[in-house]
Amino acid sequence: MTTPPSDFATAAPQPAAGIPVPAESGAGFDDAAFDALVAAFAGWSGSLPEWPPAQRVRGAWEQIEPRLDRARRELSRVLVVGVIGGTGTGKSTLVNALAAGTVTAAGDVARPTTTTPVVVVATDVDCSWLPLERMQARVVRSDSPAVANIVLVDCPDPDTQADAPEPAGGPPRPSDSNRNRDLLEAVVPACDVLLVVATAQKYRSWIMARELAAFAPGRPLFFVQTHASRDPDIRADWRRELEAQGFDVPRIFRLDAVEAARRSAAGLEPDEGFRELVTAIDEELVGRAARRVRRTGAVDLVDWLARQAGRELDPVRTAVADLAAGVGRERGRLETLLATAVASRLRASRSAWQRLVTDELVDRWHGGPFAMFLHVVAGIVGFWPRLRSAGGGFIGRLLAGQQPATAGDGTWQMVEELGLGEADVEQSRSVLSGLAARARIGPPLVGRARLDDAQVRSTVSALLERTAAWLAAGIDAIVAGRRGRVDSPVLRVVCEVAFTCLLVAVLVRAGWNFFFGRLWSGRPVEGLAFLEEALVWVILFGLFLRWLVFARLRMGLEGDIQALVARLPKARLVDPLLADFATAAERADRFVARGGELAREAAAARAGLADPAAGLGRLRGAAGS
Ligand SMILES: Nc1nc2c(ncn2[C@@H]2O[C@H](COP(=O)(O)OP(=O)(O)O)[C@@H](O)[C@H]2O)c(=O)[nH]1
Ligand SMILES: [Mg+2]
Repeated sequence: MTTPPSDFATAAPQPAAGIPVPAESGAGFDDAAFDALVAAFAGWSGSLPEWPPAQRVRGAWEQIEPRLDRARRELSRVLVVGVIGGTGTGKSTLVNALAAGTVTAAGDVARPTTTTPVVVVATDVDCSWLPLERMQARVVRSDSPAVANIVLVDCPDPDTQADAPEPAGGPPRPSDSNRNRDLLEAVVPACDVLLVVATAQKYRSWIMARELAAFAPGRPLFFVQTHASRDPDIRADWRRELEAQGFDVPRIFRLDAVEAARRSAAGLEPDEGFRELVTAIDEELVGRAARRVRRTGAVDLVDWLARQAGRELDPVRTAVADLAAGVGRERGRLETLLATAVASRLRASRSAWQRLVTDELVDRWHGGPFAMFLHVVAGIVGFWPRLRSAGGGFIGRLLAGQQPATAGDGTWQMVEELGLGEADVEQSRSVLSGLAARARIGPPLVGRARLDDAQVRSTVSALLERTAAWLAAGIDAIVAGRRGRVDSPVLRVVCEVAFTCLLVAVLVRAGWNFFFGRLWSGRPVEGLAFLEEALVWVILFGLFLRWLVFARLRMGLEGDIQALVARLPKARLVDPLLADFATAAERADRFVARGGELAREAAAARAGLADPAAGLGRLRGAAGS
């Protein structure tokens, strides 16, 4: 799209208006990529319908979607050029001059004249595709070469319609004055390009600034100062004004439409300003250029949407990040409560631990006097029900190898043992509710701070299930590790040897007594008393050995518990309590991030377009505004 205008004019005979123009070759613009970008915007804008900022983005998307769709379908038809400007700036006069005849009523300076939009179409052009009914427009045919390949629309004045009949029974209401604006809003959507007319008196009018801001997105612009024979040249100042409003203004035309009409009627050559405008229309809006203009418009429109979305999302960007950070913080707080409670419960259940580790150890320890001793002790302890009780409760049951109750009727009481009370959870949730509100996130994206009964049931059950599964696995791992340390053959041999030594010592002592004391020295046999004493020693020594073994089991248990609890955050146990906030923060964050990505893509697509033709202005892209 770098074809300079002069080349363009000689490149091919101008196609008749309304006849499809052959596709541009080597345009350097990737239509498929642009369509994909448009589809991505469509998907993205509707991806978080529960979030008000995203809803507004969706609203903006719905505004531009029909235009994008039309631009795609009607890439080749002639361009519709809407002439807009303040009342009395000379729109109708300019349209008449371009149409080389009186096609629309021009009025006096002050009052709006054009109430019905006039659409000027070349005689041979089919204009059935124009939404004339919606535009409430009148079609006028013209043979003027200036409008041979475009459709020109004399748009309604935006100002108050002063000569509208006074409404019966009262002073004018504000809504009366809106009729023209409504009319304008019905007409401009059909326009691809806007020709903005201003005079030295009206170029600073805020009404025009407002109309322009509303209609300019996606519509390339011509700027024209009229009344050239009467007024000073305001172009430099007007350009500054427009640039301040965010427009690129490569060129402003300056002409006198009355003079142009006069010269045309007299068969004279048009003067310079008017000729320049006619040439620019021909070179920049017709044929291949029309395609380019329409494409530029579509890309600008998408870029406009991206910036519009940025405007919606910028104010909540930090709030969304704060919410995500807040979820992390509150999750950490609840996890600390849970970890503290779990650790102290685990520590308090020392005997349960020990039994868990030793029961199986003892079962597997066979073939030796000490093994026999251990079995006997285990048998005796087994008869003692109080020692077998694991103390009940959630963790007690887990340590006893039982499945704690998790499903069904979850209540806050069930998690109190885990250090999480209703008040703690509610505190976290109300902190997050506040952060969410600042990010404009509310129901149904997130629930209330206080969970209702059904929510308590489901979240508490989920929490208990997760905790039970995680703790059971953790306890199993600890037990396996502990057992591995004690279950070594060396330790067994040492214990068996030590125990056997004592037994042997007792037997040797008994033998000594009997053979040396009785037979040799003739002392009386010590008898049962000695055996009782020996048994006590054996038992005590056995218990001492057992204690040593179990102490070795216990040694490092504290460290194991600490390590287990330190891994608690990774298990994401408390997530169900704050899941709605976490999900909402993540979705909003993703929406914002994706919007940024798409905005960059849109800006790149815009940058990838060659500059619009020399005379056409446009609303500036993201970089400039
Ligand atoms: N001298 C001069 N008068 C103009 C020019 N354009 C419009 N007028 C006059 O300004 C008045 C309002 O013009 P009109 O076309 O009705 O303005 P509109 O309300 O924008 O359509 C008419 O009296 C025109 O004759 C111009 O370029 N030069
Ligand atoms: Mg008019």
